[in-house]
Amino acid sequence: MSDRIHTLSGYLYEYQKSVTQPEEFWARIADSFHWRKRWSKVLKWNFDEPDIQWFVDAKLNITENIFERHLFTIGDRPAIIWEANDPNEEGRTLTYRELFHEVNRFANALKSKGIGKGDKVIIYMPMVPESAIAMLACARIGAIHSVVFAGFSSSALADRVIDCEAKAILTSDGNFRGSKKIAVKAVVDEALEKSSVETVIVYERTKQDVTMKEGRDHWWHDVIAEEADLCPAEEMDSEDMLFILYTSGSTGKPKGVVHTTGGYMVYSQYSFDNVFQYSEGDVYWCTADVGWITGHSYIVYGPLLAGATTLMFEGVPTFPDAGRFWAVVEKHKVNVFYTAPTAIRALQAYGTEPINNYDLSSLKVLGSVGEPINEEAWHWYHTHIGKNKCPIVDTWWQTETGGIMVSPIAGITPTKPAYATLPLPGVQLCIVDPEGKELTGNSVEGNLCIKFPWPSMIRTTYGDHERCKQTYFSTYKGMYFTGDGVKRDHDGYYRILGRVDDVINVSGHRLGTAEVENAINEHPKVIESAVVGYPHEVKGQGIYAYVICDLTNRTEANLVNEIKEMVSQIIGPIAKPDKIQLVSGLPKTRSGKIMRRILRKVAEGSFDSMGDTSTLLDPDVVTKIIEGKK
Ligand code: 7RM
Repeated sequence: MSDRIHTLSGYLYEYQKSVTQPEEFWARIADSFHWRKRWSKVLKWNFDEPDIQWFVDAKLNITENIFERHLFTIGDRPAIIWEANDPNEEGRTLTYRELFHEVNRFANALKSKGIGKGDKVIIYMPMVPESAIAMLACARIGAIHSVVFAGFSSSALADRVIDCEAKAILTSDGNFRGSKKIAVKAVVDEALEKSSVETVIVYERTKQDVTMKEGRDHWWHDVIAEEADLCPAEEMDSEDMLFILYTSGSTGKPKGVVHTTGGYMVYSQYSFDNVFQYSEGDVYWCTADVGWITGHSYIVYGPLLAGATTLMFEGVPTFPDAGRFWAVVEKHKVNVFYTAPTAIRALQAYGTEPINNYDLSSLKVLGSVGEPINEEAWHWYHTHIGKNKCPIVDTWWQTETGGIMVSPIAGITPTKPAYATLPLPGVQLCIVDPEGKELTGNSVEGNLCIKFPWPSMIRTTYGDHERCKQTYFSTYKGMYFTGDGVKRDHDGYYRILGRVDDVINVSGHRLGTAEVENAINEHPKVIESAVVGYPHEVKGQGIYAYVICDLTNRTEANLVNEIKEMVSQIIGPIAKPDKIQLVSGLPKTRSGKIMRRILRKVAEGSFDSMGDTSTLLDPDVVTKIIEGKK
């Protein structure tokens, strides 16, 4: 990409330009894409509604920008390199031309099943190239995909199927994860018991037994067998929905974050190009799952729009052993490696021996995403993986932002351990105090907001625009509120301090405390519960649940296990509480609000300085909880 940032002064220049002339700035970047019809206006916006439109009236198809835009020049270049869970299973490589034809073929199959523009399609699949093919095939025909992480339970899946009114589900028979073989289709069957989904397409991966419902369920290989490998791209409006992705918030059920076509396309490539400084021929590897936003923007859309080679890994970091990541880096000569702090900390625990067997000299850039990276993990990553020669891009962003917002630009802007450092050009950050007053200057700390639109920002929460308005645009007037606390240090660098709302970040996965509480409360013996996060060495945050139970006919140990199982079934194993403390009461204010501040203190083991407990209905409760914990 010709207008990529190359120098520090280039960064400063671009940043300035993006603030003083945002429309000109984004128009120039958008100009390198293929639009069937150009926009009449770059941006229309109103944060009060909110109503945000980028590249107004423009027409395009995002897959034309991946394929047709540069098929003549990069057709033979590897698009996806796939590495299987089992190191002995042969991998696969799809060139851009091959991927193009597979996407077209599957797009035709979807059409044959009556799926078209505007239909919602749930993708519940393992990390195989077919999940990227599925996403792109939807985009090709204008169907809206909603990828659900294949580790979610059947009831979590059912909630999403119902919420987005899915017409079809794309899935697999099973899923290989480390030494385990996981049933996937069976989970789908359970989720669909009470639904009107018309079509299920099943990719054969593990060859385990599945039941196929006549008329509804079809094998992937059968539906593509007779299809042509060319499918015309549907013409989409810039503001047509591209996908819905569910994410947890501080209240209620997960919400469907809506991203639209034009702005998401421009920003995902723009941020990929600049942050990672990918150069032609490089192999880029992001270890996320396609079920999360990181997988959407930085395994599939960003890299493929940029014409990069993206590696997709089916397995886990510790199978067959803790050297697997590094074996893959050596095998495929990976140049850019993007992972999560939780994975780094997990591997750190195995020492450097598993690393020393491998040649990591291909690495040029390292990335981090999903949660704050602590200094120790940062230094370990820098020293032992990057051998002190690879810049670390600590990328702060969210499902709602669609792309990286704050991050070093690899090799160009400075890095600083535990700091996401500086906003990308086009991103106007703002730190506010609890009253919403902007804190200007350096050495300040407060809540992180964004005061001007960027192309890949959330447009709405599916089916509930009011919720989008309340959650993000009402706390501080005229600004998008991120839910994160932040510090701007004396040099002007940003350090993200973590969530300031009731969201916990477990191994980089977002969970609402309310969501976990609701699952716990499903247990017939549970009377009430309160969930908080606490510092966890590997996961970043662990889940600590205080539960009031009826103990008749149960032992404490039995109940604790049953509750954990319950949460695992309702949300998925990632939400299973690490610790459950059975209590006789919860610290509540006179108005009945649970004082989580106190519960957080107890969970992290600090028993003094409880702060002001005078508003508590019954201060004795705190003493009892502390005794119970001890
Ligand atoms: C990309 C992603 C978003 C939340 C966000 C933060 C936290 C993500 C960083 C980070 C500190 C980072 N999307 N977060 N990246 N905190 N430094 N580099 O993770 O929607 O799943 O989560 O994750 O709290 O609000 S997400």
